[in-house]
Amino acid sequence: AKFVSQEVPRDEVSILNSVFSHLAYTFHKNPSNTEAMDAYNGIAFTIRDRLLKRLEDTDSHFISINAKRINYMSMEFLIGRTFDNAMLALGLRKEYSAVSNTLGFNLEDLIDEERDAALGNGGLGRLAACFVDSMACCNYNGWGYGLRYRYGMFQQQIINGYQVEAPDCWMDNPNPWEFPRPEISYKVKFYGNIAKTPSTSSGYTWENAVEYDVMAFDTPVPAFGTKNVGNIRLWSCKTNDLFDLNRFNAGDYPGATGNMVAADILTYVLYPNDNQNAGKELRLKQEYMFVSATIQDIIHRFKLTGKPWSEFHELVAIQLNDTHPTLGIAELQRILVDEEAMSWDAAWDIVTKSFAFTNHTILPEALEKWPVPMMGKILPRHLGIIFDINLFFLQHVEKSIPSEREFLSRISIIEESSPQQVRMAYLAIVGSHRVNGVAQIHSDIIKATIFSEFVKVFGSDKFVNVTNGVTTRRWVNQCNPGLSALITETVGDESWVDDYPKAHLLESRVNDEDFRKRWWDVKQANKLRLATYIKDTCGITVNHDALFDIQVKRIHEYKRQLMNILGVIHRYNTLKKMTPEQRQDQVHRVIIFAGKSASGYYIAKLIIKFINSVADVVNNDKDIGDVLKVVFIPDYCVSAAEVIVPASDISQHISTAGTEASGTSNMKFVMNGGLILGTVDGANVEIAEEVGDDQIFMFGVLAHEVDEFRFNLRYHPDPLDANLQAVYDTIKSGVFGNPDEFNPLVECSHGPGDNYLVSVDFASYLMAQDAVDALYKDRESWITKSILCGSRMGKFTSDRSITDYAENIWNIEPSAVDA
Ligand code: 26Y
Repeated sequence: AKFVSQEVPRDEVSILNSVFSHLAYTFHKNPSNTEAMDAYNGIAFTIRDRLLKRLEDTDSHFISINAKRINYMSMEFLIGRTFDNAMLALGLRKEYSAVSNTLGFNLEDLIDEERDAALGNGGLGRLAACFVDSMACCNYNGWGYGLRYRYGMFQQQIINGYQVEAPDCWMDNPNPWEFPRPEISYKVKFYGNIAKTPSTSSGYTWENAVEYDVMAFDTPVPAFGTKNVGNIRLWSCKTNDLFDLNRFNAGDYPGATGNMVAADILTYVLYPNDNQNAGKELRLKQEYMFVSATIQDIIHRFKLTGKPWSEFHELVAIQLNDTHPTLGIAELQRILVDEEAMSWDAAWDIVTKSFAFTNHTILPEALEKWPVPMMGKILPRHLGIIFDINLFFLQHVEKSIPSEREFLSRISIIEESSPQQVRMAYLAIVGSHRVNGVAQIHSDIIKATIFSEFVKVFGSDKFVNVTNGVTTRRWVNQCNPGLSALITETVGDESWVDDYPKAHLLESRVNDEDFRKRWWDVKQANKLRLATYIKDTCGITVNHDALFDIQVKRIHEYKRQLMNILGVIHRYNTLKKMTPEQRQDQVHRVIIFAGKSASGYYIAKLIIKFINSVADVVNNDKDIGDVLKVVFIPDYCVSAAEVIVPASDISQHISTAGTEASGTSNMKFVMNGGLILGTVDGANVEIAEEVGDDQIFMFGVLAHEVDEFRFNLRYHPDPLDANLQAVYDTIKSGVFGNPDEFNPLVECSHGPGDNYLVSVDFASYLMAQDAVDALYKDRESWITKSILCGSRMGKFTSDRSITDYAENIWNIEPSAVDA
């Protein structure tokens, strides 16, 4: 008999029985004392059983055929909730809905019992979650590797308009979606010193280090339309071996647990910085702990195949999600030369054939650099290896392209500052066989700017583009049941969910009156759902017949939420000057913001406060009424996005050209029938190519013009735009509160302080907004655009992104487990 050999039964009665069994034996509950949380847990554990079975099957399948495996290394996985996603993937949502009714609950309410797994900041972390979903759905042997943070992304409260951070205690509830794997654990070392020794092939060993035990937790990734299941392996510190027995026996209990606390702290908390590097020692330790356990695990699994090292890269692909796991390059090289008796060159060949690196930003403040003294203290052997990698690299460059010292110092992995710094992106480039950006414009920019010298050294072919994508399972099928039903009806079945280009069939119905009405009704229903959410979370009543204008994303100067709210003040000024009749004639709008700011990011936090101050005034102005409402929804997270995204008429993606690598919510909004107001930046460019330039509202200066405009602002400023001046006058009048408080925002949106060109783009932004109003008045044209855009988004599924990676970077084929 094979262990869990049978697929767990799928009929309602069997499911109900297993729910009862979990309620009784896992949770000590009976039908009379089962509350919503218990019902959620009981049900979720039956899904967990089904996922475990599939995880086992998938793993044995790939082991049996010696399949190459993708190891997607990411410090962040912004998963969100799993319950609904898993029911849909298993094709059992109807059955579970009936089962929860039998238990006396509404399935939608149970879904709300689940807390988000928010182990990520924003785009990069959510992308990693979409990618593991797609790897599983497309039948690739792909695992995510990451850290199991005790506290995920902080919870954001808005108090008196200010962001206040509270810890995200997501582990306080039982987590049905993870499997502790205490038998899978590795030692990770820190500190100590290197000693010269003849006993290793490299001549070095790493001595006197402090050792921690790191243990695996597996989170299966439900996959739609296949029996394959993916996995995210998250590492956590084990503290049991760190008990100081001498101190314990002497009665010094706090002292005896000192090391345990130190170890625990390693995976305590996710750094809440998005695109802003803090360079903290604890973060470096997190990165190394993550990397070391992962590389050891990869090697362990490779050794089970019995294949020679020379075939490592044929069985293993390692993708670095930005530079955060880049130490993996030094760690693999270290293990090969110090512990596996391999020559430097043979080891380096294996390393560079296995690793590939994705860059997600060109913002200088986001690029990771570690001070050499800090790295030398915590990871002395790795620092030595990085210096050697750099030495051989620079020697190679000197030989192949005779160049001046200046050139060598520009491309050196070690920056000659004081103290010296390790440039992690450069290490990632040198140690990888491919480097990619995340949208075409971004990939072009990195080749032309921050990595241009490396294009000279390695040639252009090493640098490729893989345009981001999002999973249509969560971002259409799950979050928008109304729209999904329409697509399913049009396509004839659910095959579009994992074959999204099929959504193009919607276009054939663009002139069908009945279809158009239903398309509109779906949007209105989603807006009503969001209006209810806004009422519940902010206490503000909004009319869902108004145009919903949404900007939700991390708060950052480069994303220009500030330009949006200055535009709102302009709209407010304009409305105030009108007669009541004229006002009622205007397009009614609800302007919706949400997003978190890094805790130490002063200007971003001030922007949040400013938005809330403006909202207070506008929303309570009797003259304005329903014509304009401004809302800041607190605690933006994945599950909030699932309510917000389907409800947009317009969403704003208005970064200064050249600064947003891709953006991924832009894709989600358009798939859900929203139009875009955006700059010529990131994935907006490719979305416009796909849906047609004239379908979306684009404005603003182009990426290649940005430097010149910055220069002009500094040295030859144009006179200030009259509308923007009027907005500043309103702020200075004090209507929104003490103008001094908001003066820094005035200063960073015009003149020499205007780094992100708010004042330069403001006029064209307002014109684009006028065009939005004009089109919304013409409802039939609006609906046409919305349908055409929604039907032309086939390119932006993450299934396509993953297939691009598989074909151009990983060299790997899919394989489905036996059905
Ligand atoms: C080093 C540390 C402070 C750091 C932590 C997080 C640096 C960067 C980040 C996160 C970056 C990020 O989320 N970048 C976003 O990646 C998305 C997926 O590729 C892009 O769509 C988006 O444009 C980019 O800002």
